[in-house]
Amino acid sequence: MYGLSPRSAALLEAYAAGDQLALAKLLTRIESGAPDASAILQAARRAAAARPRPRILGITGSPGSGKSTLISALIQLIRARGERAAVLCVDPSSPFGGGAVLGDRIRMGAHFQDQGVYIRSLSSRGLLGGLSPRTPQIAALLECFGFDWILIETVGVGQSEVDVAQVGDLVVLVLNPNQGDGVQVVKSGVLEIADLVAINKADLPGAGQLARDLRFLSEGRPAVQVYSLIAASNQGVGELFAAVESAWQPQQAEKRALERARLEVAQWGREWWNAEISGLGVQELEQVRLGQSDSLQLARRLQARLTSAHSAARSGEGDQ
Ligand SMILES: Nc1nc2c(ncn2[C@@H]2O[C@H](COP(=O)(O)OP(=O)(O)OP(=O)(O)O)[C@@H](O)[C@H]2O)c(=O)[nH]1
Ligand SMILES: [Mg+2]
Repeated sequence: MYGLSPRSAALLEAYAAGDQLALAKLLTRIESGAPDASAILQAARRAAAARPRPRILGITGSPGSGKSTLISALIQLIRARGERAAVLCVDPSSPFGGGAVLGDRIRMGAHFQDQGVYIRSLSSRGLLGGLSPRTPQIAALLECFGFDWILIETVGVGQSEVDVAQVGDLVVLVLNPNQGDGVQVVKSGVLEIADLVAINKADLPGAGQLARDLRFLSEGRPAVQVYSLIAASNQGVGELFAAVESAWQPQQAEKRALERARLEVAQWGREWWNAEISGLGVQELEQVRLGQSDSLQLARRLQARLTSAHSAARSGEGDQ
């Protein structure tokens, strides 16, 4: 909606030439609410249109299930083939961005020095202080940079917003043997988002039983592929990686890419809407509470306010 600033244009040039520092700076601009954030994305996408797309793998599972450990092991395999990877960690368990970065630095320590790996952590609250970070936008800028793989880590399950890892080209759900039996897992609905299931911590008792339960319980539905692994010692990760590659379907990747674009549009909308909602005054809310005004009408008035604010901004832009 706003044109590219000269600073962003210069950064984009360096970004297109493969400069990771420029990538980092552009990501920060997008994350921190630069007015030309969407223009940056559009320019990056245009420049990358003819390039091969990276494979985007969502890694999702409960806190502590071993997602970062698994990602670290996958990166070793990716790097051994000479391919490059970006990791995006969305960490809802930590209210502080710094905490998220620290934890992942420990887990993925070996890769922080490697130029073929780029790791970015987002706190789930976002730099803007809103409820959700601009994850779809961040993923899109990583997608256009020229990596071979993008690995997106989120706890995903149970979040109210659809999260971007769940619309990875392919989604790996990480479970643990001590998280309950197969019936509970199936009931919780988490299997719905999974293309592949990794039962990590197979060194703990119950992994074999959980794998058998899941295979048995998913009978009749498209069979879910279940792999047991011990990510902490790299066991079973090669098999999972091979399964990821053979499960890859260009048509599905295409569909999921559209879903990510949908999330991106929704994210902008949610930001505006959240700002309007949190700007509601005591008086307006009191009127609703006391039955003096109609809540739906109030929502419509907010929507109208938003529309006129945005058309004013657009006509202002035309004057520039
Ligand atoms: N026993 C066992 N422990 C493991 C295994 N893989 C990871 N862990 C441990 O599980 C803990 C959590 O691992 P992480 O990789 O940080 O898990 P995560 O899912 O990324 O956690 P969050 O990012 O906090 O949601 C760490 O202490 C790991 O060392 C495994 O295969 N077996
Ligand atoms: Mg982690």
